[in-house]
Amino acid sequence: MFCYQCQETAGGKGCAVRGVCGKTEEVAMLQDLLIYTLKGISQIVVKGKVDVKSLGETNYEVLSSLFMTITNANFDDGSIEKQIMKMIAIRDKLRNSNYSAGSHDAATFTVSSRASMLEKAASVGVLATANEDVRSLREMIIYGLKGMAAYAEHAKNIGKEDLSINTFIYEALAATLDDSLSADDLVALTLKTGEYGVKVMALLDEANTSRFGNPEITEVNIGVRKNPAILISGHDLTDLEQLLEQTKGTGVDVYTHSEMLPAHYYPAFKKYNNFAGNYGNAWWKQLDEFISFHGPILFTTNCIVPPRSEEVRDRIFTTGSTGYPGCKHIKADENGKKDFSEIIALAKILPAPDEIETGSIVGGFAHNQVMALADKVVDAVKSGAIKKFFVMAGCDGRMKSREYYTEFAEKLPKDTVILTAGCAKYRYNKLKLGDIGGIPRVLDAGQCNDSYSLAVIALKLKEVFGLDDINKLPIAFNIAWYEQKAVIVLLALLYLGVKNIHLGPTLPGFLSPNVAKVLVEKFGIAGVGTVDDDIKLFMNA
Ligand code: FSO
Ligand code: SF4
Repeated sequence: MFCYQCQETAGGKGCAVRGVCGKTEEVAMLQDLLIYTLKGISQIVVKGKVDVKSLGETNYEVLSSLFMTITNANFDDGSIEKQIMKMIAIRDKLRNSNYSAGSHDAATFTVSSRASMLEKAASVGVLATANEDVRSLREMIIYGLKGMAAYAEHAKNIGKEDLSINTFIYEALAATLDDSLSADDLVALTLKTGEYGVKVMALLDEANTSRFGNPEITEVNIGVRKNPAILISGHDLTDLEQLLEQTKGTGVDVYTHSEMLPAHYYPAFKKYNNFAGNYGNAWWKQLDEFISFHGPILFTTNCIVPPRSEEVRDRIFTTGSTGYPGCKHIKADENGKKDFSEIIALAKILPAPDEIETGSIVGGFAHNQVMALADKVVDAVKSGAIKKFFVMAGCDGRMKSREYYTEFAEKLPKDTVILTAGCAKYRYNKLKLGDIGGIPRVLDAGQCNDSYSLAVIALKLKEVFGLDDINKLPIAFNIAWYEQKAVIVLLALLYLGVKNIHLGPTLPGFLSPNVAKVLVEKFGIAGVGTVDDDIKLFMNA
């Protein structure tokens, strides 16, 4: 195996034996083969000029397949194998019908058993591209597409889709098979990936807000009640909605974990009396937090950490693109309905959660809410009460070096405001950082996909201040990344023209020295240094 798609990749270079995330060699190889199959499908679609409108089921399965390969989403070899077979069947049908256009091996290879899949996978993974710069660009595009697919799938679950996004995914995947493309072509395609990243985040924002309302300032309880309870994690709000509907009146409470916290900010979920609060912190703390929670846990998306005990594993359920061997997977019926009764029944016979903290946190500062406060914000900037905004969106992770972000938040001058989204927030959202004239110093817009909100806020401020360039705003970008959704967020910001983004705690292992150089020269991308040096640098910029 070889995988270098996330920030925690072994030695900053690549996982070659077993993933730091816990992914086995077999799962990694099956995921490589799944991606390869998708490239084959894409070549057929592109070369055969297949009308993407006619590919309803295929479009969705391509999104799900990409999502299954995102870090910490699916560790279940059996379900990935099934997905490969499903996608090969879809591919062959496409190729054999009218579109005998795919000539690449990815469009034609056959496998008949697990052993033959693994044999094939060995020659089609990341290292199959020999030139390290081409490999770096191809992989960066694919990782961006994985993030894009995740967001597109969430939007589709709410009934919103934009086929230009699906069309782009086919084009870009097919392009990663094309040896005639130069490094410059691939750089251009990387930026185009960012363009579609903006589109998909806008689509998901529209889907979420049209269905669940605009996020609003909300105080979220972080303590516990006395009832038995279910913990829901991941990002899918339609799963949460169904769980809340099904637990209503059962005496079972529902708590959010990690990236599901921002669900509390949506008006639509406030009517559920059993929606009790948020339990715990970012994804990587689940090993301890799931023990003290006692009740069942539902994963709607990543990040899963392989559980240490059978006791916890038996309480974990997966749905959507997630999977873990030995955990029950709940599938949707043909109408998208999921039956969570088994989880609810299990919750009823398990103890209520232990309290691990008390109090509340405040969030809900997505674009609509911040714009409702625009006058206040603009006045504070004009009067000098707010000197600078720091976009610190992104992810959290296990590495000790991420303590940087807590220290950074603590040491920032008191006349600065942090704009955050994603699980990165857990590094500083429980600090008492105060407010500036009633504006909290940490404004949480929501999940990682809600980084879009932060971009909208920046663009609106640019307008309000009559500036011609987003980089002239008093906003600095110090972003923490971990997995591939952060890659699409980053590419989207680059597409929007944001310069001088600092990326940490380490730069991606998938950037070859030459590709890193392009990002530094063209976009001013930089890593992080010490907290004190970085704050000085940002404040003087
Ligand atoms: Fe975090 Fe995991 Fe949202 Fe990611 S829980 S790390 S970028 O899945 O998707 O921010
Ligand atoms: Fe390693 Fe990250 Fe890949 Fe897991 S997802 S195998 S930790 S690079």
